[in-house]
Amino acid sequence: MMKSLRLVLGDQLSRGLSALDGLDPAHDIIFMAEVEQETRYVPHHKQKIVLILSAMRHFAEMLRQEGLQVHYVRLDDLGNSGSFTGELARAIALHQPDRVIATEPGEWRVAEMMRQWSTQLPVPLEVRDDDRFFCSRPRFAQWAEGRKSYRMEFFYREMRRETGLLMKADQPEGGEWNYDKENRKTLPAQHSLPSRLRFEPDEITREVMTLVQRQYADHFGDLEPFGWAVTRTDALEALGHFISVCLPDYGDYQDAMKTGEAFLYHSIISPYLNCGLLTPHEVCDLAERAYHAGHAPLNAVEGFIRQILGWREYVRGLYWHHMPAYEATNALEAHRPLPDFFWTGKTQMTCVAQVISDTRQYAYAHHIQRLMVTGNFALLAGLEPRAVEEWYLAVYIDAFEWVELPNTHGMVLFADGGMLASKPYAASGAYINRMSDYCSGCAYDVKEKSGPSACPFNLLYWHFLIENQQRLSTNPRMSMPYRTLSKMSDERRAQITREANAFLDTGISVQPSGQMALDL
Ligand code: DLZ
Ligand code: SF4
Repeated sequence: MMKSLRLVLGDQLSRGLSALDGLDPAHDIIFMAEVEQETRYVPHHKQKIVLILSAMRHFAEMLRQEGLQVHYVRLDDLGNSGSFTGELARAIALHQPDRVIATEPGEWRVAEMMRQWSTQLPVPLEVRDDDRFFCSRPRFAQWAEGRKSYRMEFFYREMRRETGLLMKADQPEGGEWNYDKENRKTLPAQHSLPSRLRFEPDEITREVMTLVQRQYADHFGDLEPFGWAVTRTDALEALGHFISVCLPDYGDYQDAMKTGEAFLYHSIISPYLNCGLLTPHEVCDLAERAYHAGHAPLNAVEGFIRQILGWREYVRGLYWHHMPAYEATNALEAHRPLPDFFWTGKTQMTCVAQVISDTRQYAYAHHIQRLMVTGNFALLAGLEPRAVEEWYLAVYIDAFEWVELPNTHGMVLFADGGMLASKPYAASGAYINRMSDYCSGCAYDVKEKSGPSACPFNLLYWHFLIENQQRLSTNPRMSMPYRTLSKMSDERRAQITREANAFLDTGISVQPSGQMALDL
C-alpha cells in the first residue's frame, strides 16, 4: 500500500483541495506547517497572521474529527526550522512516506521553492493543479496567447458564456454584459448602513492572538478587535449575511466612501475566498440565485459576479502568464520611497489618513479606497512599485501575491505600461470629493488647485501629467486631460511643478521606520 504525505498550505484550506483527492485515511498523512518564512516574508498585518494560523488550526481540527491523520507543526513547536522545506524534510524523515502530494501554490515564490523539492526530497513529489478557480492556467493561456494587451471585459464575457452565469441562452441577462455605469452612486448624508456580522474569537483564535501579540508586536495593525471568521461554517454565515442584507445595495454604492465605514455594502468575503474557506463557484451561484428570486437587482448581482468570475480570475491568469517578468517592470520610472505615513497614518490628507486608519483597524479597506486614495496617491507621487506592492501585500487580510501584484503593479501603478489597464487610474481631488465625505474635514481645500492650502491630489495630478507627457499623451484615453494641459500657460505649468516638488520634498517624509519597512 502506498503511503502519501499530503501537503496543505495556509491558503489551501479547502476540503475539496486536489492534494486531498483520493486520500487513503488508513495510510496517508496530511501535512501542515506554520513557518516563520511565511509569517515574515512581508510584515503582515497582525490580523492577517491570526486569520491564517487560526483558520489552519481549525481546518486541521476538522480533518482530525473526520478521522484523518494530520501532522501539524505549530509556529512555537520546539525544533520548528521555520521553512516549508525544513519542516517537510522532518516530516518525511518521521513518517517515511512513498511520495509527497501537493497542490500548486498560489505564489511564484513558493512555486520556485517547490520546483527545488523535486530534486531535494528523498521521495517523489506530485504537484496537482489548483482546480478551485473557474479558469485553469492553460485555459487562460489559450485566451491570452497572441494578445498585446488584455482587457478584462472580453475575458469576462467568455467566462460568462462558459459558466452560463447570468446568461439567457447565449445572451447576457438583461441585454447588457456590464452594468458598471449604474454602480457609482454616492452615499446620501443621512444614509444608515447595516451592521456587519463579526465573530467572537474562540479558544483556538485567542491562543493564536496571544502568540501574535508576543512575537509580531512590531507588525502593522491593531490585533483587536478581531472579528473575522476562521472556519468554513462561519465564512458561510458571513456569505449568507452579505447576500441577504447587503447585496441588494451593493451595486449602487460600490464606489462610495464614508468616514469611519470600511465595509459599507461590500461582501468582505475575499479573505475567505483567498484562503480557501469558500469557493468562487458557490459564491457566484448564491448571488445568481438572489437575482432570480427577485431579492437583488441586476446591477448589484452582475457587479458582484464580475468581481469574482471576471476580475479575480483574470488577475490570477495574468499573474501566472507573466511571472516572473511581470513584477520587474517600472514603466513610469517611479522611484520615490514609500512615505512613512503609509505605516503611521500621520498625514494631513484626511482621505489618506482615513483609509490607513480603516486598514489598521480591520486589515481591510474596500476596492475604491485602495485604488483611488492610497493607490492614486502612490501613482501620482511616483512611488517605487516594489515598496507599494510590499505595503499592499502586508496590510490587507486578503492579500496573496497572485491577486495583490496585478492589482497594484498593473491597475494601481500602471507599472506594466498598460498590459492590464487601458489608462492610469489617475484622478484629482474632485473624484475623492464626489465619492466620499472625506474632504469636508480636511486641512486642505479640494477646490484649490495651487497655493498653500491646495489639495495635494490636485497639484500632484497635473504634475503627474506633466512628468509623464512623453509616455502618456499618445494614449487615446488620456486625450481629454492632455488637451486641458495643452491650454495651460508655461507659467502655470512651472508653478505646478514647483509646488508639487516642494510638497513631495517636504510635505511627505520618509522616517527611519518607513525605511526599515522598505528594507525588509
Ligand atoms: C500568509 C501565510 C502566513 C502568514 N503563514 C503561513 C504559515 O505559517 N503556513 C502556511 O502554510 N501558510 C502561511 N501563509 C500562507 C502562505 O503564504 C501561502 O500558502 C503561500 O504564499 C502560497 O503560495
Ligand atoms: Fe483628500 Fe484633497 Fe479631499 Fe483632503 S481635500 S480629503 S487631501 S482629496
